[in-house]
Amino acid sequence: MTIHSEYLKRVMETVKKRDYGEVEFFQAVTEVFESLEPVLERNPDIERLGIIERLVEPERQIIFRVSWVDDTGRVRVNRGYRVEFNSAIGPYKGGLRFHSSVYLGIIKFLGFEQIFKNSLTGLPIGGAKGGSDFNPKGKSDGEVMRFCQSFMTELCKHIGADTDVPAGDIGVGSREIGYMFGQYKRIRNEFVGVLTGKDLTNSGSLVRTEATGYGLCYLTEAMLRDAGKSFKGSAVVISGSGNVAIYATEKATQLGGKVVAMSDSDGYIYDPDGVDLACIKRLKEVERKRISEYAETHPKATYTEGCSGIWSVKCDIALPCATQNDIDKKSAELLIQNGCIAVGEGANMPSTPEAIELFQKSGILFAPAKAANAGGVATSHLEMSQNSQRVSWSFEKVDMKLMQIMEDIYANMRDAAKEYGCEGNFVAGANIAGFLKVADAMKAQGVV
Ligand code: NDP
Ligand code: 2IT
Repeated sequence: MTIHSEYLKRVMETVKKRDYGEVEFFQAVTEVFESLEPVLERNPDIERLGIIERLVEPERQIIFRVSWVDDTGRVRVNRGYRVEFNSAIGPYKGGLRFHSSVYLGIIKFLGFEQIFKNSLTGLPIGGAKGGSDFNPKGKSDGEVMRFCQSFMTELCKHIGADTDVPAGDIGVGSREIGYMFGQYKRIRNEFVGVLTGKDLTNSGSLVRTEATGYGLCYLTEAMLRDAGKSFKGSAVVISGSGNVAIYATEKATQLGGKVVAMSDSDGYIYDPDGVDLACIKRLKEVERKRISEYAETHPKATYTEGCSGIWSVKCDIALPCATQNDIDKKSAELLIQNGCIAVGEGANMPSTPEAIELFQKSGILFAPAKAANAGGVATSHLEMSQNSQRVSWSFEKVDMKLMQIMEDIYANMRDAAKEYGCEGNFVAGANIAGFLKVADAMKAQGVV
């Protein structure tokens, strides 16, 4: 796909010049621009008001030093980020990623996508993302705590329950959120919902842990249902074995699917009997071990080095839940050849543009990340609501709300695609539906 609009081409050139080298950010912006062409044709106001120029320029970008002391007494230095992208429809909201690959271009692609994702949920939340190039793998609990405290000592100057509410992402789970929440409370002397994804003892919400994976399956099931299909009786391949992958596996299994393969960044396991999720949970959530150990206790399972091979496993439904650009053109070809009928993106931007093009050409049902993984942030908003009211809702209540939100997201992206002449193209539908609400709010707020 290429961009035809002269206006969008000009903005893209500015982005490439101003944000030199941020390749993941360009990828995310290009995909949105490709979807917006029919919207611009119908709304000439968008160009006059500079809506697109404003959308691609974050409202605020904070970059800071994070110094901490390791277990040997040595001082370590990492870089911290918070990119507050857009607050047109609500306080900034989005996760924090701790991974050695983190640099500004990754945080910006994630923050940019978050604007549209959050809008799609129908809830009043703006878009942001943050994180650090700190690598939690192999660090002791004390090291992780000292890093989190140092990170929050700076971050707390910029966030707040009505201003900017971070949550988890890769490398940031309830342990890290807990340490950051404790430090925020100590410095600001406020027990408020400034972070989501807190554990239950810290006023977290039931279902937040499960929300992204469950939401992914609810939306994928809605998409399958519309095509007369379902998870029932299908073979499912899920990349990753972190928070999103684990709870996607749980829900896909509850819905009648059989998850036959999962991975981590070293390799993947294939278990023809369906993966033993209790074992994966123990290895990954409790012991923080590698997935290779699964095969040692499951004789029918095989372990293969290298994570991209997972897409050669035959399946009906593929749920990439690890990281960006996980499914490239070659992996997409393998999935199509092997008869895959649906792809639901649990991770952010897990399919390359070439892979998406192939999926769409081959008629595979394709649910893009902005819609498919929005259940996490939607449930974060439910956590914020409970924190503000000082109440906690039951598991069933939160789960029902999550399910309804995912059904609504599916219907909105499907209907927006149809309205703008690209029926069945859920990438365009999600981008358009997410964009329109933010653009309307920006218009109403004047030039800010
Ligand atoms: P976790 O840190 O819990 O798990 C990440 C998983 O992905 C691990 O299995 C990890 O393997 C694997 N992984 C990470 N980086 C790579 C890599 N470069 N190559 C191969 N595998 C990799 O993170 P989450 O489950 O929370 O996040 C997974 C994805 O879902 C991310 O794209 C995130 O942005 C997205 N997401 C998360 C939400 C949430 O609520 N947590 C909400 C919406 C989207 P290893 O342990 O070996 O590193
Ligand atoms: O990518 C995402 O939507 C997240 N990591 C969750 C964000 C949130 O604020 O819950």
